[in-house]
Amino acid sequence: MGQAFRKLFDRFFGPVEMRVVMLGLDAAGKTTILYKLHIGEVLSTVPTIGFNVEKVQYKNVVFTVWDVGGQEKLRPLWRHYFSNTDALIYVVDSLDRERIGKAKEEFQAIIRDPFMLSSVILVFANKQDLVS
Ligand SMILES: Nc1nc2c(ncn2[C@@H]2O[C@H](COP(=O)(O)OP(=O)(O)O)[C@@H](O)[C@H]2O)c(=O)[nH]1
Ligand SMILES: [Mg+2]
Repeated sequence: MGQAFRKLFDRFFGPVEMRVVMLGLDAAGKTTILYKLHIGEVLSTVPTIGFNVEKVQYKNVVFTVWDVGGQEKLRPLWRHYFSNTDALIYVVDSLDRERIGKAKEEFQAIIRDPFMLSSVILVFANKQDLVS
């Protein structure tokens, strides 16, 4: 029954694309996580606007990754990437106590964006191996 349903579902909807954005301050560990997932080649793009975006596609899931913080002027461009976002992974460097306030501020700015309203959110406290 399950199998038959799945076949029917696939026939009608095909592989539904899922869009995941991974964000965090620089050096939080986003690029490292992306590589550790071993899900495919990381494509880096540095458009003229100075917005460094990494992109990986694994089956029907598209991951886009970029640094936030200190780029207020670039914020309006987020929208372009946030539309149709299914999930947000927000990476925090657990050791970076100095910038934890900044990390929070940026996180709040992101989730306030109307395009993020229906997105699932995961906050990932990274570098736990260094926390004593
Ligand atoms: N100890 C430790 N170092 C990490 C971890 N994740 C990332 N790093 C290091 O943190 C630095 C910044 O990582 P990177 O992936 O470039 O951060 P990004 O700017 O968010 O993409 C690098 O030197 C990584 O090797 C972790 O879980 N533990
Ligand atoms: Mg990076």
